Amino acid sequence: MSCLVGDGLKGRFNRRMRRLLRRARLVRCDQRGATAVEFAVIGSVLIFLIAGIVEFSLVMVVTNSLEASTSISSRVGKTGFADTGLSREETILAEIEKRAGGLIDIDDVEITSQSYESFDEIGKPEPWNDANSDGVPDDGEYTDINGNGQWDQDMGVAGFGGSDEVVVYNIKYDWEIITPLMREVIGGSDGAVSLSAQWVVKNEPF
Ligand SMILES: [Ca+2]
Ligand SMILES: [Ca+2]
Repeated sequence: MSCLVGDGLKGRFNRRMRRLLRRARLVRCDQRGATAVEFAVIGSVLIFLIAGIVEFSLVMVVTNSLEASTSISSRVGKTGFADTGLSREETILAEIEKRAGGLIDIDDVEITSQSYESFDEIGKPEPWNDANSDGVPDDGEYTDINGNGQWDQDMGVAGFGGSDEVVVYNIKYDWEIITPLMREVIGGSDGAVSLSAQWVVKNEPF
Protein backbone atom coordinates (compact mmCIF):
# COMPACT_ATOMS: atom_id res chain seq x y z
CA MET A 1 0.00 0.00 0.00
CA SER A 2 2.68 2.40 1.00
CA CYS A 3 4.45 1.42 -2.19
CA LEU A 4 1.36 2.39 -4.30
CA VAL A 5 1.09 5.78 -2.54
CA GLY A 6 4.78 6.35 -3.20
CA ASP A 7 4.36 5.52 -6.90
CA GLY A 8 1.42 7.94 -7.13
CA LEU A 9 3.38 10.80 -5.55
CA LYS A 10 6.35 10.03 -7.73
CA GLY A 11 4.16 10.09 -10.83
CA ARG A 12 2.56 13.41 -9.89
CA PHE A 13 6.00 14.81 -9.07
CA ASN A 14 7.34 13.69 -12.42
CA ARG A 15 4.37 15.16 -14.30
CA ARG A 16 4.71 18.47 -12.46
CA MET A 17 8.43 18.54 -13.15
CA ARG A 18 7.80 17.93 -16.86
CA ARG A 19 5.23 20.74 -16.91
CA LEU A 20 7.66 23.06 -15.13
CA LEU A 21 10.42 22.17 -17.57
CA ARG A 22 8.11 22.82 -20.53
CA ARG A 23 7.17 26.22 -19.05
CA ALA A 24 10.82 27.03 -18.40
CA ARG A 25 11.64 26.20 -22.02
CA LEU A 26 8.78 28.44 -23.19
CA VAL A 27 10.00 31.28 -20.95
CA ARG A 28 13.53 30.86 -22.34
CA CYS A 29 12.17 31.05 -25.90
CA ASP A 30 10.21 34.20 -25.01
CA GLN A 31 13.39 35.83 -23.62
CA ARG A 32 15.26 35.05 -26.84
CA GLY A 33 12.43 36.67 -28.80
CA ALA A 34 12.48 39.74 -26.59
CA THR A 35 16.24 40.06 -27.06
CA ALA A 36 15.82 39.86 -30.83
CA VAL A 37 13.15 42.58 -30.75
CA GLU A 38 15.32 44.79 -28.51
CA PHE A 39 18.29 44.34 -30.85
CA ALA A 40 16.17 45.19 -33.88
CA VAL A 41 14.88 48.39 -32.24
CA ILE A 42 18.20 49.56 -30.79
CA GLY A 43 20.11 48.51 -33.93
CA SER A 44 17.76 50.50 -36.18
CA VAL A 45 18.10 53.60 -34.00
CA LEU A 46 21.88 53.20 -33.95
CA ILE A 47 22.10 52.84 -37.74
CA PHE A 48 19.82 55.89 -38.15
CA LEU A 49 22.05 57.95 -35.84
CA ILE A 50 25.27 56.90 -37.55
CA ALA A 51 23.82 57.65 -41.02
CA GLY A 52 22.59 61.03 -39.74
CA ILE A 53 25.98 61.95 -38.28
CA VAL A 54 27.79 60.98 -41.50
CA GLU A 55 25.36 62.87 -43.75
CA PHE A 56 25.29 66.02 -41.61
CA SER A 57 29.09 65.97 -41.43
CA LEU A 58 29.33 65.78 -45.22
CA VAL A 59 26.84 68.65 -45.58
CA MET A 60 28.97 70.77 -43.22
CA VAL A 61 32.19 69.90 -45.07
CA VAL A 62 30.69 70.79 -48.46
CA THR A 63 29.16 74.02 -47.07
CA ASN A 64 32.52 75.05 -45.62
CA SER A 65 34.22 74.27 -48.96
CA LEU A 66 31.69 76.46 -50.79
CA GLU A 67 32.13 79.33 -48.32
CA ALA A 68 35.92 79.09 -48.41
CA SER A 69 36.09 78.95 -52.22
CA THR A 70 33.69 81.91 -52.52
CA SER A 71 35.62 83.94 -49.96
CA ILE A 72 39.07 83.35 -51.44
CA SER A 73 37.93 83.66 -55.05
CA SER A 74 36.18 86.97 -54.35
CA ARG A 75 39.48 88.31 -52.96
CA VAL A 76 41.11 87.38 -56.26
CA GLY A 77 38.21 88.98 -58.11
CA LYS A 78 38.43 92.29 -56.29
CA THR A 79 41.98 92.90 -57.49
CA GLY A 80 40.90 92.85 -61.13
CA PHE A 81 43.55 90.21 -61.80
CA ALA A 82 43.24 88.00 -64.90
CA ASP A 83 45.48 84.97 -65.30
CA THR A 84 47.50 84.53 -68.50
CA GLY A 85 45.23 83.47 -71.35
CA LEU A 86 42.08 83.83 -69.24
CA SER A 87 39.50 86.55 -68.84
CA ARG A 88 38.84 87.98 -65.40
CA GLU A 89 35.65 85.92 -65.12
CA GLU A 90 37.45 82.73 -66.17
CA THR A 91 40.19 83.43 -63.62
CA ILE A 92 37.64 83.79 -60.79
CA LEU A 93 35.75 80.63 -61.84
CA ALA A 94 39.02 78.69 -62.01
CA GLU A 95 39.85 79.83 -58.46
CA ILE A 96 36.45 78.66 -57.22
CA GLU A 97 36.90 75.28 -58.94
CA LYS A 98 40.38 74.92 -57.47
CA ARG A 99 39.13 75.43 -53.92
CA ALA A 100 35.70 73.80 -54.07
CA GLY A 101 37.11 70.43 -52.99
CA GLY A 102 36.91 66.89 -54.34
CA LEU A 103 33.39 66.29 -53.03
CA ILE A 104 31.89 68.96 -55.27
CA ASP A 105 31.14 68.54 -58.97
CA ILE A 106 32.07 72.00 -60.26
CA ASP A 107 29.88 71.52 -63.35
CA ASP A 108 26.81 71.55 -61.10
CA VAL A 109 27.87 74.64 -59.14
CA GLU A 110 25.81 77.72 -59.89
CA ILE A 111 27.76 80.96 -59.53
CA THR A 112 26.25 84.41 -59.90
CA SER A 113 27.57 87.84 -59.03
CA GLN A 114 26.09 91.31 -58.95
CA SER A 115 27.96 94.58 -58.75
CA TYR A 116 26.80 97.83 -57.16
CA GLU A 117 28.20 101.33 -56.86
CA SER A 118 27.90 101.18 -53.07
CA PHE A 119 26.97 98.85 -50.21
CA ASP A 120 23.70 100.77 -49.76
CA GLU A 121 22.43 99.63 -53.16
CA ILE A 122 22.65 95.90 -52.43
CA GLY A 123 19.27 94.25 -52.90
CA LYS A 124 17.49 97.58 -53.46
CA PRO A 125 15.08 98.19 -56.41
CA GLU A 126 15.76 100.83 -58.98
CA PRO A 127 14.14 104.11 -57.85
CA TRP A 128 10.87 104.98 -59.53
CA ASN A 129 7.92 107.36 -59.27
CA ASP A 130 4.47 106.05 -60.14
CA ALA A 131 3.35 109.16 -62.06
CA ASN A 132 0.25 107.56 -63.59
CA SER A 133 -0.69 105.72 -60.35
CA ASP A 134 -1.10 102.32 -62.00
CA GLY A 135 1.23 100.57 -59.57
CA VAL A 136 3.67 99.71 -62.36
CA PRO A 137 7.07 101.31 -63.07
CA ASP A 138 6.42 102.41 -66.65
CA ASP A 139 8.92 103.88 -69.09
CA GLY A 140 10.00 107.31 -67.94
CA GLU A 141 9.01 106.59 -64.31
CA TYR A 142 12.18 104.83 -63.20
CA THR A 143 15.93 105.37 -63.21
CA ASP A 144 17.65 102.55 -65.06
CA ILE A 145 20.62 102.25 -62.71
CA ASN A 146 21.99 99.03 -64.22
CA GLY A 147 21.37 100.17 -67.80
CA ASN A 148 19.49 97.10 -69.05
CA GLY A 149 16.54 99.05 -70.45
CA GLN A 150 14.01 97.92 -67.87
CA TRP A 151 13.01 98.44 -64.23
CA ASP A 152 14.51 95.86 -61.81
CA GLN A 153 13.76 94.74 -58.27
CA ASP A 154 17.54 94.65 -57.73
CA MET A 155 19.65 97.41 -59.23
CA GLY A 156 22.79 95.25 -59.34
CA VAL A 157 24.62 94.58 -62.60
CA ALA A 158 25.49 90.99 -63.43
CA GLY A 159 29.24 90.44 -63.39
CA PHE A 160 32.27 90.96 -61.18
CA GLY A 161 32.17 94.75 -61.19
CA GLY A 162 34.67 97.41 -62.09
CA SER A 163 37.15 99.43 -60.09
CA ASP A 164 35.92 100.42 -56.60
CA GLU A 165 32.54 98.74 -57.09
CA VAL A 166 30.89 96.49 -54.52
CA VAL A 167 30.33 92.89 -55.66
CA VAL A 168 28.09 90.21 -54.17
CA TYR A 169 29.17 86.67 -54.98
CA ASN A 170 26.55 83.90 -54.71
CA ILE A 171 27.33 80.25 -55.06
CA LYS A 172 24.73 77.46 -55.00
CA TYR A 173 25.06 73.71 -55.07
CA ASP A 174 22.64 70.82 -54.66
CA TRP A 175 24.35 68.20 -52.50
CA GLU A 176 22.86 64.73 -52.99
CA ILE A 177 22.30 62.79 -49.78
CA ILE A 178 23.98 59.39 -50.07
CA THR A 179 22.02 57.02 -47.87
CA PRO A 180 18.43 56.26 -48.97
CA LEU A 181 17.26 56.46 -45.35
CA MET A 182 18.51 60.03 -44.85
CA ARG A 183 17.44 61.09 -48.34
CA GLU A 184 13.88 60.63 -47.11
CA VAL A 185 14.54 62.55 -43.89
CA ILE A 186 16.68 65.57 -44.85
CA GLY A 187 16.67 65.51 -48.67
CA GLY A 188 14.19 67.40 -50.80
CA SER A 189 11.94 65.83 -53.41
CA ASP A 190 15.07 65.06 -55.47
CA GLY A 191 16.94 63.65 -52.45
CA ALA A 192 19.31 66.63 -52.35
CA VAL A 193 20.01 69.50 -49.98
CA SER A 194 20.38 72.95 -51.51
CA LEU A 195 23.52 74.63 -50.17
CA SER A 196 24.57 78.21 -50.77
CA ALA A 197 27.22 80.71 -49.79
CA GLN A 198 27.43 84.46 -50.24
CA TRP A 199 30.33 86.86 -50.00
CA VAL A 200 30.50 90.64 -50.43
CA VAL A 201 33.69 92.50 -51.37
CA LYS A 202 34.58 95.97 -52.50
CA ASN A 203 36.83 95.93 -55.54
CA GLU A 204 40.19 97.62 -55.27
CA PRO A 205 41.01 100.54 -57.61
CA PHE A 206 42.30 99.00 -60.82
CA1 LIG B 1 3.31 103.69 -63.40
CA1 LIG C 1 17.29 98.26 -64.96
